[in-house]
Amino acid sequence: MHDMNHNLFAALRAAFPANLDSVAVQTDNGLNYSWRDLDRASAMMANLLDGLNIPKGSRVAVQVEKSVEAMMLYLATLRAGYVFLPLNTAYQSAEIEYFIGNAEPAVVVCSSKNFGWVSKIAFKAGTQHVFTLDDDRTGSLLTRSVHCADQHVVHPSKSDDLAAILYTSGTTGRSKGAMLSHGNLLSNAQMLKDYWGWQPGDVLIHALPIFHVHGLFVAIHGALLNGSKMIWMAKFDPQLAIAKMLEATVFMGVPTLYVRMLAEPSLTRQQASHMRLFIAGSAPLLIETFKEWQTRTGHTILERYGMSETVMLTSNPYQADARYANQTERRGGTVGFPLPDVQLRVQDDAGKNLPVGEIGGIQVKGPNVFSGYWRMPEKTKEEFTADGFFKTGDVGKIDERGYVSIVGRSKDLIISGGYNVYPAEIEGYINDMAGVAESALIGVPHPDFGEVGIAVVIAKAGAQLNAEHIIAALKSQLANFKIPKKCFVVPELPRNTMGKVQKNLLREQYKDEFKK
Ligand code: MLC
Ligand code: AMP
Repeated sequence: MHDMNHNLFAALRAAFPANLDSVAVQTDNGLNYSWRDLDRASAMMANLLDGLNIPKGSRVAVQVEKSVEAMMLYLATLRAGYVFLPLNTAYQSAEIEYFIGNAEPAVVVCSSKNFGWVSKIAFKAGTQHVFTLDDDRTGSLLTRSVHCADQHVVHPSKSDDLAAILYTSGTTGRSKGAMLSHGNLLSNAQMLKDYWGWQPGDVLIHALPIFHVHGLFVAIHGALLNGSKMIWMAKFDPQLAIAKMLEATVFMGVPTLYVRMLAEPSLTRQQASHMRLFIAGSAPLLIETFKEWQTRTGHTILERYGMSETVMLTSNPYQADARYANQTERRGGTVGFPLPDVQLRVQDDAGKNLPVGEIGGIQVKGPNVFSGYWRMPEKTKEEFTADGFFKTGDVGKIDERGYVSIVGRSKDLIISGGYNVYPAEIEGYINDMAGVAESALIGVPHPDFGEVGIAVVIAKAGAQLNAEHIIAALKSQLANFKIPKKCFVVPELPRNTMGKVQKNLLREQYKDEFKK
């Protein structure tokens, strides 16, 4: 008897349609990729990786612009049994240096424009192979893969073999690499295929970046596991996304994408009439956006909740399946029900389970939950309870009907346009600047990004600080989305009796800075 291969790629490949010449991905620059193209190109790249003679489980770190070839590289990494490590294209050298130093990838793939500085960091950290990949189908990864065979036997993976590492920052300290296995990703993808009623003929508009859970896993696995075509947008463009709704059935986005589409007059009921399902997540969807979308398009957005460590956890219902027939309402302001194989509970700080309606820390368990943080056993231990639940750091409640809502976060985190910004990291950079005594980064409401960071800084005695200079200095060091949208130099910060800065007071004080 053969052992089953739990490699995620094997499951995705098995779902390809019988006609491999049909279109799998249609791009916004007019290219069509067939299912055969995905299979052959990922085989060639997998053979290239195999030919490097690096041990299975080696990390392949990738910081490239969004392209179909970048997705093929992800598939190749899975199928050959290596570990994919995607990196936000906005990261600058200090950020990349940390990730590469921590993950010790055997292979780094970067844009050719960044080859100089990225390869220097990589070689210094002991990486042997640095390739380039650009979004115009060029780069050494492709020129090398062309010489490789286009057939490749999928590496036999166990369910708990690592498939990907996603870096996610902590409230304190450095970023942690969440280790996700083939089993974590596949079980979640299969669950969502069922729960969201993926069906023959579905077409997904893929408008998100592919270095995070939402665009890389939820969207790509969703489409591939259903053998569904993707309409691929290298960069989100609200007008184009709306135009493409006539050819598509499923859309996934962070709330900012919905806000931007609502600002377009072309968004109408008629235009959205071919669509089956709009899904939102990664950040709170405002009830106004939820309602306005209903009025404008006649569709009720399905909001779901997840994170890097767990992939998807909860979802509002999609009622295609009779098993979920008693749960049909998509309730705005909630993230729906725990997915069928996810256990979710709310606990207080003392570790007591809280009853319906009471607010506390959200904890989860399930086949989708990661095994731990890369090379950080102590951190991992801190984030799990004795009985094996992962502490999400999100604060919420469960209502009498079972709907989960998120009311806040115990982790000091700002989610801006679906990207996470960790105040401690930004404050660290500001505090290191000459003349700075202390700083506080707070999140305030923003009409486009939902929430953005504002820096409030105090100077050392006798020092003169200039807010614009602080912003400019941060820009030269950090990814652009982490840069505070405003900076205020003030004489003092509000403190409690313990001397701790009261960020809630600052948030209140600056809450109207971006009011429409
Ligand atoms: C861009 N900018 C942002 C920003 N994105 N500022 C704050 N927050 C953001 N998210 C700033 C840039 O710094 C730049 O400023 C200016 O906006 C223009 O940059 P851009 O790159 O041209 O922006 P744009 O293309 O408009 O990007 C906006 C966006 C993008 C909403 C399309 O942020 C995006 O794709 N977000 C999705 C993130 C995502 O996929 N999250 C999923 C995480 S997974 P300047 O000053 O330099 O000009 C997860 C788990 C789960 O959370 O549950 O899904
Ligand atoms: P990340 O580290 O990027 O995976 O971000 C995960 C975090 O995003 C979660 O812990 C939540 O705080 C937040 N998040 C994801 N989906 C939602 C949602 N639908 N509503 C509110 N917050 C969300």
